[in-house]
Amino acid sequence: MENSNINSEEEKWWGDKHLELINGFWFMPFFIPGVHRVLAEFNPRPSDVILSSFPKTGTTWLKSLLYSIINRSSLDSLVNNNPHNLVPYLEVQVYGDHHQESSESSTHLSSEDTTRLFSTHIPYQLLGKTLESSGCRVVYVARNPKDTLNSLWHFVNKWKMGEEAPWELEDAVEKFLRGTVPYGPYYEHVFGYRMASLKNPSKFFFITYEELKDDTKSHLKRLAEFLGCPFAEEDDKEVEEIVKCCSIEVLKNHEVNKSEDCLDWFPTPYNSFFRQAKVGDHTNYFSDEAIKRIDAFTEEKFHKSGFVYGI
Ligand code: PAP
Repeated sequence: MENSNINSEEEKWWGDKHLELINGFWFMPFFIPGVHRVLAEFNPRPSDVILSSFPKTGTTWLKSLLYSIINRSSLDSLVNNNPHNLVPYLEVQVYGDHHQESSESSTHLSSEDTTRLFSTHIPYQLLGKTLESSGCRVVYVARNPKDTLNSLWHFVNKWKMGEEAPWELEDAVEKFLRGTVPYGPYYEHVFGYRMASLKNPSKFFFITYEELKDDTKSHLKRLAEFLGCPFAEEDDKEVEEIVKCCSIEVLKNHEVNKSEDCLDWFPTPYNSFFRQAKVGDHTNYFSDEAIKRIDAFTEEKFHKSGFVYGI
């Protein structure tokens, strides 16, 4: 297991919120006890599937897709449950303070199902050894940095945490490039899982939001193969049905996902997980100067290391 000792450092994030550093990554204090418990206690089974991601890169979508691939014929579950309640976050719903004593967390952990499906935003640099040592399968979804930040900025401004002033976009760009956003730095987060997938492709599946948008059906089939439950040729209708049921157009219209109620583990409404879901939506909000700055940073961080992505 990783050493989860803190080299404790704090930094202001936005409004009255601050972030704390654990081994090079920034966390909201609220999540830190859960992160430590995951690092100390989580023992994945070889049959487990872990969806990992940086926040706002397509987690909700992948949760619905992976849940549907693994559970087949359970598409009704998506009508009645927000995907975040079908695939729990390890550091929040399973090991977090909020559910520590609840039967829900122990149910998730003791489930006798052959495949347990969890999600996490914990970076590979902290969780990698745990994942590698167990032989479990990991799916990582990445999204281009500008749309990721755009989505994060909109999402944060929907939080219901009092009357504070909005998070200004200029500050959001600044903090994103500095790495001081939850689970940041973004670039190192993506890079860690990408390297793991290059080294160990049979256990780490790396996909981008843009690829998935471009051809959801083909990638859904690839995901099913990776998970060891491929679709047969005659299952084509079922594949198409899953793609449709997991599309934002369908998901966002279910009562449970239209709700203004907040999750029971975080003060954000259910409907805040479904917004535009467009590739390139940042161009509607970001100045040319902000785009140039982020692109130059992406060039430095990704392209110069051989990962031509994100511009
Ligand atoms: P999380 O990390 O808080 O769980 P996450 O689901 O990763 O958030 O990201 C939310 C983004 O995925 C939103 O993008 P946007 O702000 O640019 O619109 C959201 O709209 C998008 N999204 C949610 N559900 C789907 C879906 N079914 N298909 C495609 N994109 C989706």
